[in-house]
Amino acid sequence: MKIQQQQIDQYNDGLFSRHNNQFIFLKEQLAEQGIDVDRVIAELADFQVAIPSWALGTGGTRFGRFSGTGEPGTLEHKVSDVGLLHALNRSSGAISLHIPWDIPQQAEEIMALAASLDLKFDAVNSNTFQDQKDQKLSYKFGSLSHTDPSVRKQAVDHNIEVIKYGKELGSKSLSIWLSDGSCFPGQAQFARSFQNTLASLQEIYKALPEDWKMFVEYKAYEPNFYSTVIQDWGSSLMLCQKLGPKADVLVDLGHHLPNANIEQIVAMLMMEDRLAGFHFNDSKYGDDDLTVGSIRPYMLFLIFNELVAGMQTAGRGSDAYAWMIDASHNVKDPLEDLLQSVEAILIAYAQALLVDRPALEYARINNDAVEAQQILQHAFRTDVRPLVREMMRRNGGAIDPLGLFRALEVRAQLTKERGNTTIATGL
Ligand SMILES: [Mn+2]
Repeated sequence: MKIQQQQIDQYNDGLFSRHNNQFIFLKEQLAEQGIDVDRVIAELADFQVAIPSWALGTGGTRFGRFSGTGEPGTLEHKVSDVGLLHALNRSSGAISLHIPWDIPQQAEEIMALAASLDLKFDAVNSNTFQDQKDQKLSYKFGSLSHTDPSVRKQAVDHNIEVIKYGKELGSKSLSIWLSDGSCFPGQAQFARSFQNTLASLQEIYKALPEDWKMFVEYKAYEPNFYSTVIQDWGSSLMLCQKLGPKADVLVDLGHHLPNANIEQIVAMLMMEDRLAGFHFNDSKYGDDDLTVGSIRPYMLFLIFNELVAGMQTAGRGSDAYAWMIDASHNVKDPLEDLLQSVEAILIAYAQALLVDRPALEYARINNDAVEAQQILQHAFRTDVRPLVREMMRRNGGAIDPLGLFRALEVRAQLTKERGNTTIATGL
C-alpha cells in the first residue's frame, strides 16, 4: 500500500480552515515574544526520527505476544511501512535495521525501494543478546565480554558483518547494545568483563569505515539482574574515550535507574561532544518501551531543552545526531503508536525551541530560581501542536497523520494485502 499525495491533500483541505485559525493565532502570540515561527517550523522539518525495523510489528513480553494483523513479514514490507509513516508525517525519513533479523538479500532493490519512499538507512544494529539458529557458540554468558576468547571473536565477527550489510545500504553507523552482565554476585569479575569488552570493541572499531560512527549504548539492568558490563553513561563514555573519536554514547531513555536526571546526562555528554543520539521511548517503572511522551512529557521537554542548548552552543543542526524510536507495542497498532511517538518528539522539540534563552541565562546568573522555572514552564505549557501540524502540511504531510491513517483504514488495507497471520521478524 502506498498513500497518494492527492489523498493527503484532499484530507488536509477538510481540516485547513480550523488548523489555519489556530496556527495564525499562535503565530501572532509567538511573534509578540519575538519568536520567528517560520524558523521554528524549518527546524522541526529538519528533525528526522529513524524508525527501527523491529518496532513495526507487535512486541510482546516474556509472558506472551498478541500478534496484530497485516504485520510486515519481509524487509520490503518493513521499508514500505516506514514509507507510510513518512508520507503521513514527513518526519520519519529513515529506517534502522537489526541484523540478523533484517538481512538485506538484494541491497540495490531495497535501496531503490527506500529511495522511492524518500527514506535513508540509519544506524545498523548488531545482536549478540540472543543465540541464532545454527550459531556455533552461545551468548548465554556474554558476548564481547565473554570469558572465552572464541565467543568474543564470534561476537566481534558478527559486528564486522553488520558493518558490511550497513555499507551496502549506505548506512553510516553501527549501534551496539550489549546485554552482557551477570545475574548473581560473584559470577563475573567486573574489571575483566569490562576489559574484555573494550578489547572486543577495539577490534570492531578497527573495521569501521573512515566516515562511520560507533554508537555505544548503556543500560542499567536487564536481562541481567545483578550487573551489566556497560551499565551507565560513565561506563559508555569511558569506552568511547578509549576507543577514539568515532565512538559516541547512545542514550536510550528507558535504560536508566528510576528518577535518573537524564537531561543532565545529555548536557554532560554534549559538553564533551560525545553524544551520538537518542533512543526514544517512555516508561513508568523500568525499560517499559512505552509510547514516547505518554508518561513523562515534562521530562522529555527538559531533555530537549538541553539538546537545543547543546546544539546551539556547538553550532550544529539536529542532523548531526542520530534520533531513533526504540519502543515495543503490546496493545496498540505499531504504526499508530509510532505516529504518536514522532508527534510527541516534535512537540517537545518545538517547546524547547520556544525557550527564551537569553532570559533564562539572565535568571541563572542572578540565581533567580523562580524566574528560571517560569521561563521553562511557559514554553512547556504552550500548545505547539499547530506548529507541528503546519510543518507537516508545508512538507506534503497530513495535518493530522493519525486521523488520516484511520480515515484511510491503513491497517485493514495492509491486512488485506498481507493476511491475518504474518508475523514480523524480531523480538
Ligand atoms: Mn535502545
